[in-house]
Amino acid sequence: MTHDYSLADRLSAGETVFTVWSSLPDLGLIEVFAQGPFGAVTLDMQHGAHHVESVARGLSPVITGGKPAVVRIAQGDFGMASRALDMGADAVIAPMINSIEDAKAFRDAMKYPPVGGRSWGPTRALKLRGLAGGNDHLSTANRKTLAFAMIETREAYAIAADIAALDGIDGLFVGPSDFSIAWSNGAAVNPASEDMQEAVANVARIARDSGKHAAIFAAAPSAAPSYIELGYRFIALGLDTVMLDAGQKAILAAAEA
Ligand code: 3PY
Ligand code: MG
Repeated sequence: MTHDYSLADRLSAGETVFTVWSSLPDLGLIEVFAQGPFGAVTLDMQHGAHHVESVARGLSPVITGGKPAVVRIAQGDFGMASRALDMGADAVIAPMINSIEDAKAFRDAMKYPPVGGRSWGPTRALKLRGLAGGNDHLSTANRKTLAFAMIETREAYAIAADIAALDGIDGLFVGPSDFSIAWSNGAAVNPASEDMQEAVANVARIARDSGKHAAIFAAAPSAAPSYIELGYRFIALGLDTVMLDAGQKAILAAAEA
């Protein structure tokens, strides 16, 4: 089955894409997301319980369901970034990109030469998408698959423009929880912290000034409109566990009303 969609094209066209955030490595749950209302599905290997096998299996229903499939790798696990692409991911989010060296290592894992050093082997990605391999893929993959570098520390913020300027880094992705811990020097985790909102606004501007995508995790869905106002277009909107909890409480409350 061939799918005529690309997260890269949608974001480049200025569309806002909301991704659901999967932390529970359960195929049945991922199938619900693949058929659900969100524009994309992200499988989280950093703080979520996803592992190589759950990603390999979980990407399939998302891709065949016609949605962009995204993987957040664990910190520094750039080998997994390449593997996620080979398994079919449209985009990879790398946490804690705190130096240019981190950003280059991530870029090298994500992009074929001459931009990076990705090794050839997208067998499953091509099979899931029903695509021909060879030069067709080689000539489009670097553009169609997106590398999001997470900005979530003061060090990263200080060099955000340099990270965004790197060929092969396609977007900056703000992690407001970690960023708030850094911003408060460890005093508090508060993704809505007023103190850092100017910095959050600046990251979107820095990304867009470099022609790159601005992305963020919206810990509270109600924050999404203001993030969109700032220029963010790829927005993560909540965890599976939070949604299940809200859903079970709402259903029981309705039954007991
Ligand atoms: C953060 O807010 O720190 C994140 O990494 C969001 O997942
Ligand atoms: Mg984080």
